[in-house]
Amino acid sequence: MLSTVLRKILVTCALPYANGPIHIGHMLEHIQADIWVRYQRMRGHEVWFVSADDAHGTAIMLKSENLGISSNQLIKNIRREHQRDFINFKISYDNYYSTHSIENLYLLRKIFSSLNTNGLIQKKIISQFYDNIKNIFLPDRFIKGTCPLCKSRDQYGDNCEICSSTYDPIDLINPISVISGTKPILKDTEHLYFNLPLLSDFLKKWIHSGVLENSVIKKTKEWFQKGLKPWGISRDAPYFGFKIPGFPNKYFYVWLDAPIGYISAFKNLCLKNKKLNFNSLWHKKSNYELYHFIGKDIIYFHTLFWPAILEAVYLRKPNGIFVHGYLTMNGLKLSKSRGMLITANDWLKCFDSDSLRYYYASKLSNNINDIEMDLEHFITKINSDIVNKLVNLASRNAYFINKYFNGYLSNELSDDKLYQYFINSSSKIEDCFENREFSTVIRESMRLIDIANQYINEKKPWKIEVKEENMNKLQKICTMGINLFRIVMIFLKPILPDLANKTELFLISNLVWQSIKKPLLSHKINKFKPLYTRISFEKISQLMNLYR
Ligand code: NOT
Ligand code: ZN
Repeated sequence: MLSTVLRKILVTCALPYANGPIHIGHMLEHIQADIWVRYQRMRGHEVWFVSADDAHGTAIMLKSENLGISSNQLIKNIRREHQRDFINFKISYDNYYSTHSIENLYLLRKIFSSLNTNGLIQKKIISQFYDNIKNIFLPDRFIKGTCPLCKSRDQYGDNCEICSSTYDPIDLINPISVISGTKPILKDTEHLYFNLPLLSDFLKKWIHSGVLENSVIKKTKEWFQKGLKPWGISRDAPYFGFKIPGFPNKYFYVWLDAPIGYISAFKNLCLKNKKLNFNSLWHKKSNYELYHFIGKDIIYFHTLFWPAILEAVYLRKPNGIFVHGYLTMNGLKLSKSRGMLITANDWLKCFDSDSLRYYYASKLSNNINDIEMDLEHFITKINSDIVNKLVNLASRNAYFINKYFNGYLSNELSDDKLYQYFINSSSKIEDCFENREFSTVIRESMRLIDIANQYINEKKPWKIEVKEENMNKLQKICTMGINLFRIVMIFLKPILPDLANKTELFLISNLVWQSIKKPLLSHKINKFKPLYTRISFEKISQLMNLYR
């Protein structure tokens, strides 16, 4: 049903912070979203795909100070690197923007003033940790101490990574400023709050409206049970961000302008693409679907604050929040703030981008389970699936077509029933793509490739004696093999854009979803050139050496 009704869709990824490189943990999300986007585009839907750098906050300000450059220069440099990495991994963004933009400032002010007019902003004086050496109020992430609950040392100001409890920094035992290494003092300061509890009836309804998976609903409910609290949306100077009008020396908190970055990235895209209409997308009655891909660490922001703000200012809400788990390596969580992180750029010094896309796809489902990166398993999987099974099917059949038939496929398949069986499997593959069950797409594709290779093993084209009366049969069998390869490559095209590209050059035919039913017959293909090269295990130490 979905395939006949053309949809209009906007897809976003969480905005990476502009304070460091993109690593393969970030890439998990961008690849997951890109596969979904490419699939939807292949089905003919209108899909817009945007993200941006999250360019504000204390961390960025401090980092640029350390580097001796302006924050503006830092975020410019980093954005260039981020864009390069996404292009190299074939993430097909229509726009990769920045929250430090005119559009974002304009929208932020508009949304803030509307919240204010609707009576949703309150002022409150609070006591906060202050670094007396650096003259700066300390964000939770810049305070460390002993967990008040389990007494683990070296924990952040807002939550304990050992017992995963959350608390107020004031409750930490022996708090220390990460910036100066000294004991912070408590100091009063006035702040703005968004009155989240006023929207709790709306939120309760919204989280049960089919936009969230059950595991995500469960998490969100826990927060409800603890009771929703007003959300602080201002920060004291010095800060790198947007100033709050009429509130001297205060800035908007980065987490308020970050999600607005989703809207402003689209607004900026509308400038470049006149066909697009900004209002028709964000309007309450919009006929566009909106999906946010995020990691499970930021569920809170996307299932509570974000929909509440959208509702409060009469904008449309997302149709789905697609949450993934963390990337782990040797069982360790590769978090944004700690751990050994392989950068996207370093990855490409040793491996290609399709291989990572394929490996992630083989492990991704629509749940929030963590994804384990095991480099040995990775290499085994790529060599076995892509080289030994997939590409081998093409190469062994192309050999005969090139050698005896001048590159021409026969005008008939050797087994129409088997071909039909492959066509029939497309509806399952379609459902899996739609539901982000990519691991099943891979499993099903490999099952089909095994069947195809088995078929060729039984027909043994290499044993057919090369003489006049056999040639028709030989050509038909190899045409069959090439066509089964082609179907599976159509299925895998959203996952393997580079291999799909090479395959299209080899087949002299585009891999188009709607053409699955029509086999390539009496058609000339190119001379076969190796489509993918086996990965050697030595690459692991080559990669690891970059981190010694
Ligand atoms: N920079 C943030 C992070 O955790 C993500 C911001 C996503 C945008 O890396 N936001 N919302 N809502
Ligand atoms: Zn603890």
